[in-house]
Amino acid sequence: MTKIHSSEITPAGVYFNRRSFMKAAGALLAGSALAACMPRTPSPAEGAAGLTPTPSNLGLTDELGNPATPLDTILHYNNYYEVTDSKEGVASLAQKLSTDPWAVEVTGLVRNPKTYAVDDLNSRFTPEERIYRLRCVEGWSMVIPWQGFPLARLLREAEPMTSAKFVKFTTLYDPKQLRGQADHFYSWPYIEGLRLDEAEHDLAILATALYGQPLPKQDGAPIRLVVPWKYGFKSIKAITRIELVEEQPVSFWTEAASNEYGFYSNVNPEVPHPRWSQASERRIGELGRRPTLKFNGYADEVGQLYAGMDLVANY
Ligand SMILES: Nc1nc2c(c(=O)[nH]1)N[C@H]1C(S)=C(S)[C@@H](COP(=O)(O)O)O[C@H]1N2
Ligand SMILES: [Mo]
Repeated sequence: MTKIHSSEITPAGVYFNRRSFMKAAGALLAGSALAACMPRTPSPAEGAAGLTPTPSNLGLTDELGNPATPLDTILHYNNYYEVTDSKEGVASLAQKLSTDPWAVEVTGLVRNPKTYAVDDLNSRFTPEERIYRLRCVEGWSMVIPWQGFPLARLLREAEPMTSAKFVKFTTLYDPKQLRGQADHFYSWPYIEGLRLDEAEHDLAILATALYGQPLPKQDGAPIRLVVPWKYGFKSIKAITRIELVEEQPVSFWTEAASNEYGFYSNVNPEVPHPRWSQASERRIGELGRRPTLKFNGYADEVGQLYAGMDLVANY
C-alpha cells in the first residue's frame, strides 16, 4: 500500500488535477449560538449574513452537482462549543489549540486495542476524497470536500468483539486550552456515538484534511468524524478516543436536551425539531432555502440501515 503522510495530502493548488485523476480512477464517491443545538437560545436564526462567497471552490461539486462551499466560508462559519459559541469567533480562537502531537486511542470491546499517532493513521489508511453535504440541525448546510478514510477500515483493524454494539467517540478534554469546557452548563467532554453497523458504513469517514489542506483547527483538527447522512453535530471534532461499547452512548447534545437531539439524528425533513421545521435549509452562500433531503440525500446508500425502524420514535 502506498504511504501518504498528512503533509503529502494534495496541496490546494493541485487539488483539481488530483480530483480529475481520482474521478477517472473511479475513486470519487458517486455517491445562532447553538441556535439549533443550543437549548439556551430559543431561535434557530443562523446569522450567516455578511459572509461573502468567493469563487474559490475550484469547480468542485458533490455527486448531485452542488458546488462546493468556498474554503473561506467553511473556515469562518463553524460550530465548536469547546472554543466558543460564536460561529464567526471559532476561526481565530481555535488556532490556540495545540494539535501536534495527537493520539487517538482505540479501545473497549476490541481484540486489538491500540493508540495511534494521527500521522500513523494517515500513512496506514490512504486518504480518499469525499465531497459531502453537511446539514446542521439548525437549518443551514454546506458542501465540503474532505479527505479522509472510512472509519470501517480502522474498526476492521481493531476487530470488534461480538459483544460490541456501538462506537463511542470522545473529543479532547482540556479546559485550559478549550475554554468552552469551563462552562458548566454542559457535560464535557463532547461525546458522540454510532451503532456499529452505521460506523462500518463506507460513507462514515474520519477526516484529516479538507480542500487538500490538513484539517483546519476550527473544523476539528487533527481528526474528526464525518457522517454525512446525520445532522452535523454527530460529526464530532478533535477525537482522542474511539471506544467499542455494548450500551448505546449518551451523546453530548442528547445529554443537554434529550427531547430535541436524539441518538440517531438522521437528517429527516419529515421530523421537525421541537422548535422548528426541518423541511428546508439554507445552503450557506445561497439566497433563499432549498428542500432538505431525507438522509441528507444519501438515502440510496444508507436507507437499508434503518429498514423497519420507526424514524419518528428513533429521532
Ligand atoms: N467536539 C465538537 N464537535 C462538533 C461540534 C462541537 O461543538 N464540538 N459542533 C458540531 C456541529 S453542531 C456541526 S454543524 C459541525 C460543524 O462542523 P464545521 O464547523 O467543520 O463545519 O461540527 C460538529 N462537531
Ligand atoms: Mo450543527
